[in-house]
Amino acid sequence: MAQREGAPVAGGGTSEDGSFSYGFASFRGKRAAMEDFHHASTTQIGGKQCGFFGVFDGHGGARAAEYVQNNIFQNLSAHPKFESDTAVAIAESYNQTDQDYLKSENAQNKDAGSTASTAVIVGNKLLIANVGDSRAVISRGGQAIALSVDHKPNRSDERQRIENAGGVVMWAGTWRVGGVLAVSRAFGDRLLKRYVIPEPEIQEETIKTGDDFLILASDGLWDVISNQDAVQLVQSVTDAQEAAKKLTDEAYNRGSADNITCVVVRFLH
Ligand SMILES: *[C@@H]1O[C@H](CO)[C@@H](O)[C@H](O)[C@H]1NC(C)=O
Ligand SMILES: *[C@@H]1O[C@H](CO)[C@@H](O)[C@H](O)[C@H]1NC(C)=O
Ligand SMILES: *[C@@H]1O[C@H](CO)[C@@H](O)[C@H](O)[C@H]1NC(C)=O
Ligand SMILES: CC(=O)N[C@H]1CO[C@H](CO)[C@@H](O)[C@@H]1O
Repeated sequence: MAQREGAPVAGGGTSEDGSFSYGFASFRGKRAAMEDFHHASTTQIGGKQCGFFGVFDGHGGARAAEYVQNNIFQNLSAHPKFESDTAVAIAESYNQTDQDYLKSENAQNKDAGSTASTAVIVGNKLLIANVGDSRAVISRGGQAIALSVDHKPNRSDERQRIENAGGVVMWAGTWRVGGVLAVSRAFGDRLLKRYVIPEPEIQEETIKTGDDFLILASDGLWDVISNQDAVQLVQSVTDAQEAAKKLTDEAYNRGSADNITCVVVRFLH
């Protein structure tokens, strides 16, 4: 069914054991094509409550983002080290999914790529993995704490890594890899693959009392709403779906012209 421009998509649910609830919302934005995708699901593995959440912001077409959305968590949850070493399983699933995507697209969609900001809950563990400039932010007692650092080409360690691989970071409206791409890590992007890697930075946390909620969102949201503003906007919104919708609506009202997608996970303790 074709969607009316500006029509938001929203939904949500609660984990089987009642330890967290989640909601998502997506706004088509002011331009024609939607290149943001998200995932939210829960299941139990080895007797532990698990949650899988992700925001995937595509560029150069929707193909890469859609592929990552459809495959990454399936590959991760079936990974032999999912329970014993979740961080390694996540890193390998990111790598595997990128290779599978490039293989499946062969010579097509050379410029298509995607970010991935993912959150995996396994029992009381929370693992945030990031590639690109979508971002994960947690609210702890009302304080916003970023759990990922955007992969921008002018981040000094990223610029160094790219230059060591023989690439260049150039100014073209913003800082870009090879003067083309405004993120320094991504899925896809076949022509820049030597520099634009799918290796995630992973942060592992233990979910504690005082952890209120987590926000994953694309840059369409973070470009116009600060981390702390986002936390304050939904602090008192207990319904995670309402919270996600409020954030995307606010980003739109503040004039974001990009795709806007966000996922909110509320810890219920
Ligand atoms: C994960 O990727 C590997 C390599 O392509 C593949 O063999 C495996 O079937 C995938 N697993 C899942 C569950 O998709
Ligand atoms: C990614 O996977 C390929 C093949 O499966 C492997 O050769 C390569 O070393 C992996 N890279 C990383 C960073 O794990
Ligand atoms: C990267 O460049 C942007 C401008 O495009 C600037 O706002 C930002 O502070 C720079 N970041 C670093 C780490 O230099
Ligand atoms: C509807 C919308 O905003 N589409 C945009 C999504 O983001 C990509 C990449 O920034 C743009 O190319 C689309 O036009």
